[in-house]
Amino acid sequence: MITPEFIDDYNEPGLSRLTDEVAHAESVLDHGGLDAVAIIDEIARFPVAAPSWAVGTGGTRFGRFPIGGEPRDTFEKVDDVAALNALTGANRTISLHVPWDNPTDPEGLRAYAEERGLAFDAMNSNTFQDNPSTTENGNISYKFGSLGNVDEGARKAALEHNLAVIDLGQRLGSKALTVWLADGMNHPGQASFRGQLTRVADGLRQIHDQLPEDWLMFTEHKPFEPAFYSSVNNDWGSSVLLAQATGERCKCLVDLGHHLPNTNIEQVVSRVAMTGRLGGFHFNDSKYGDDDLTVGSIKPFQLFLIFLELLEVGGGRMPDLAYMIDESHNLKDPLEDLIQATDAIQHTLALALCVRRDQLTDAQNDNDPARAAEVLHRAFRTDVRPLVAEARLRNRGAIDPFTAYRASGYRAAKVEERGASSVATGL
Ligand SMILES: [Mn+2]
Repeated sequence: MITPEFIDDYNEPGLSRLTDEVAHAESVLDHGGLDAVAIIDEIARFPVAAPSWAVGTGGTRFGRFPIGGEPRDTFEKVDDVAALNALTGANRTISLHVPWDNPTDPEGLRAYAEERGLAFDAMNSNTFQDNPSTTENGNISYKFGSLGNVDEGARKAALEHNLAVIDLGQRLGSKALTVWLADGMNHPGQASFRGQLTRVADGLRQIHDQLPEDWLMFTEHKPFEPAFYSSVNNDWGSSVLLAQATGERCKCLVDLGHHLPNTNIEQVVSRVAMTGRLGGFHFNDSKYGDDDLTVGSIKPFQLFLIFLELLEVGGGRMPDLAYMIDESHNLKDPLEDLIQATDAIQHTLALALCVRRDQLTDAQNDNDPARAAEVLHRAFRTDVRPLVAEARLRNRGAIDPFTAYRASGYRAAKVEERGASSVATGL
């Protein structure tokens, strides 16, 4: 475990320097008409969930290189997220993926997480692989789809799986279900576009009919993979249509990597928000496709513009949506990447909070794009690192969580405890 005492000791030598840096940043921001304390408040308040499947290494279809000491079950995944949260103070929930996570004692798992200061975020169902609920019945398979399959047995298995995930989530204290479907086609003419969309909408509506009153459900779009000719829920337009057909408490989840190259994602966010159906985010970054790289590592300015849209939706603060990191770590230590992802999210939020919205609106109303660019760039080039560190400190996290993690010896201890060749469940 990474204890608060370890964090305090690690922070101690850097405290007075941080105080000076925060004072300097406050004076710079004050000069620009910004309230640094309000920015620190918002960074400290904003949480982002960690997915259970990202504390192990992710593979590609060309192989997988386990890092050693990977969690062997969901309890150990909770341990890793607790270590992450001890360092960042911002990852206060964990999101499970069923049946990669299939706890036999949900109440025990819930108590175990609560003891470590964690709660359960949105539950993720999995009908993109055959799993125990389908293989028990030999003639049922998701090979040709789940909720959108022409085969009634496959549709029924997918519905029952989603209801079982909701039931498990209720026992864990979760309040949402995320449904990402692989349904689609690899070959033109393989299925009817209309038929698939109608069946998926019908299946989602049946799930929604049995959704607990205080729950939300999310549809998550993606243009391709594993279906390489068409996906049923391929883009934000289809996602909104499906959410509208499903019911009031069905919203759209935007996974940043689930867009074709050069898609204007900040505009997607704005549009979905205007329909009233924006429900949540999966943060990652990409160069070509669903690369699941570290959020903010490839297109940091795009992430900044996305946060700017979110702050507009929330009236100057982050709207109350489901935010989660969804990355795959092929090369880095997964915990180090999650630390860097959380830092990138907090850092970019701080930059977006530095935008003088009143000045931007004035420039827009004067048709002055150069002045609008000045407003954005002044914010984007602000050094907000001391504000982020101060917010982390306030949450009893580490001023510099990356170096604190390396100094903690956590990975080496886990290799010792769990073995050098343990492999976490997931893709
Ligand atoms: Mn996702």
